[in-house]
Amino acid sequence: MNRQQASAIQAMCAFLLSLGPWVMPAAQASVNCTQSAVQAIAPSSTTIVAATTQSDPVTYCDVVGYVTTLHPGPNQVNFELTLPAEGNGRFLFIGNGGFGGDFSFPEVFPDFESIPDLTKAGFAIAFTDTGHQGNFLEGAWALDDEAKQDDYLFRGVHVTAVAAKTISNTFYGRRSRSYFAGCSDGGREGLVEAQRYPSDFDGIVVGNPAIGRAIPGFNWNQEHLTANAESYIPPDKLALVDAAVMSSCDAADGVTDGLIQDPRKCSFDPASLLCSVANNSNCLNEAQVAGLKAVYAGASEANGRIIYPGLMKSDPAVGDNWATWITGLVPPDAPGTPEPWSDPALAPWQFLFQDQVLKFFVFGDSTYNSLSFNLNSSDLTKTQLVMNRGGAEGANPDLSSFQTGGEKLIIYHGWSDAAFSPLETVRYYDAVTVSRAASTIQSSLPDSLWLRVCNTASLAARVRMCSIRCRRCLNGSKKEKRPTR
Ligand SMILES: [Ca+2]
Repeated sequence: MNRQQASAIQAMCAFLLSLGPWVMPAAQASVNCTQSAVQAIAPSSTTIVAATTQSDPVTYCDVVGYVTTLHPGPNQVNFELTLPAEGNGRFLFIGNGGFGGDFSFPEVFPDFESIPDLTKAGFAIAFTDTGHQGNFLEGAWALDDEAKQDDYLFRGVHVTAVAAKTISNTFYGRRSRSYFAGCSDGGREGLVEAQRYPSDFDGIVVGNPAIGRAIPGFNWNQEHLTANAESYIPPDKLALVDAAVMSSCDAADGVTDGLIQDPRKCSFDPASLLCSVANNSNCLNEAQVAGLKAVYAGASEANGRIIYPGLMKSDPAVGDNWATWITGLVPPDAPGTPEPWSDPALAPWQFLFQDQVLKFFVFGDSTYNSLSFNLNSSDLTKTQLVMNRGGAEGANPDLSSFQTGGEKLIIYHGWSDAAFSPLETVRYYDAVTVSRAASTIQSSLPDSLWLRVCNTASLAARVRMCSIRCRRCLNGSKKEKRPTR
C-alpha cells in the first residue's frame, strides 16, 4: 500500500467516523447503577446524591449529584446525568435559559430532539442548575454571593462537564465524544466554554446567544419604552407594525413570499405610521414611534458608540414575541416609576432581566432603580466589571485553543429574536474571522466555525426562552452558511 492509498483510507475512515451516532459501536455500561458505585468513579469534588435505574424509554442510570466549588465558595453546583445502559459513545451537555436554577429547561427546549428521544438514541446527557435553585427569571440569589455569581456566569457548566464526563467515560469504559448544545443563555454558556475551557467539548452548538452587553441593551429599550404612559406599545399596535414592516420589506430580498430573508435590507421607518390627527388603532403616537426607533437603533453612548445593537425590523407580533420580551402584554400600571409593572409577573422579560441583574449582581441593592441606569457614566463600566467576570460576556474572538484539536462550533441565530440581537452574533462571527486571519496558527486551521442567521416564522408560543425556533438553520443548505453582506 503506497502513501497515497494509505492517505485515501485514512480520509475514508475519518469520513465514516464523522457520519453520526449510528456508525459508533455501542458502549455498554460497565459500572453498577448505585450511589456508591457511581460515587467511586466520580472526581474528588463531586458528591453523588442518588443513582437509580430507570426504564422509560429505555434502561438508563439516572445520576443526581453536585460539585462543590471553591475560591470563591463553597457553593453547590447541582447536576443530573442520564446514562443509557447501552450508550452510543456520545456525551451531550444541554445548556440553560435565563438565570438557570433548575433542570426543567431542557424538557421544554424546542430546538433539539426531546430528552427521551436522545436517551433512546443512547446519548449520555447532563444538565446543571448552574449553582443555585430558583425560577429562571429571578436573580435575587446573586445578592452579595460571588460564588453563586461565578457559577452562573462561567464556572458551573465547566465543573459539571468535568465531573459528568469523568463519570460517563468510566461508566462505559471508554472516552465518549463530548458535545454541548444551548440556546439563549445556553448559547452564551457554549461560547464561554469554547473560549475559556476549550478542552471540555469536541463540538458546540450555540443558539441565539446572550453574549456581549445585552443587559445595557435591555435597559436601553426599557428606559425608552417606559418613559411615560404614552410610550407603551400594546399588542394590537405591534400587529400594525408587523403588517407595515412586511409590506415595506418583503420584496427587499428579491422575492415577495411573506418572508424577510435579510432584515438589514429593510428600510421601514416607524414614522410612516405616525398619527396625522388623533391617536387611533391605525397609527402610532409620537412616543411610540420614538420608542420603536430606539429599539431598532440599539443602545449607544452619547458619542454614538454602539453598546449593544438593535433588534431587527421583522415580525414583532408573532406569538406575542415582542410583547413578552420587550413591550409587555398589558400596559404598565405605574409608568414613570422604578417598577412600571407593580406585579413582576406582568412585566416584559427584558425589563425583569436587566432589573434583576442591575439590582442583585451589579449594584448589590434590592431597592436599586434600574431605570436610573446611565449608559454615559461609570454605571456601564461597573456592569461590565461584574457581568464580564471570567469572560462571561462570551465575546472573546480568540478560539485558537478550542480549534487546535479539530473541534467544531456551530452558531445560529434567528433574525426575529426579540431577546438578543442577531447583529451581536454577526459582529462576534466577524471578530472571530478577523482574529483567525491575523493569527498564523488559526488561519492554518480547517474552517470549523459555522454561522447561519435565519428567518423563520415558526414559533412555539408555550416556550419563549428561545422564542424563535431555528431548527431550519441546522437543517438548511450549506450555501447559506454565512450571513449575506
Ligand atoms: Ca421576501
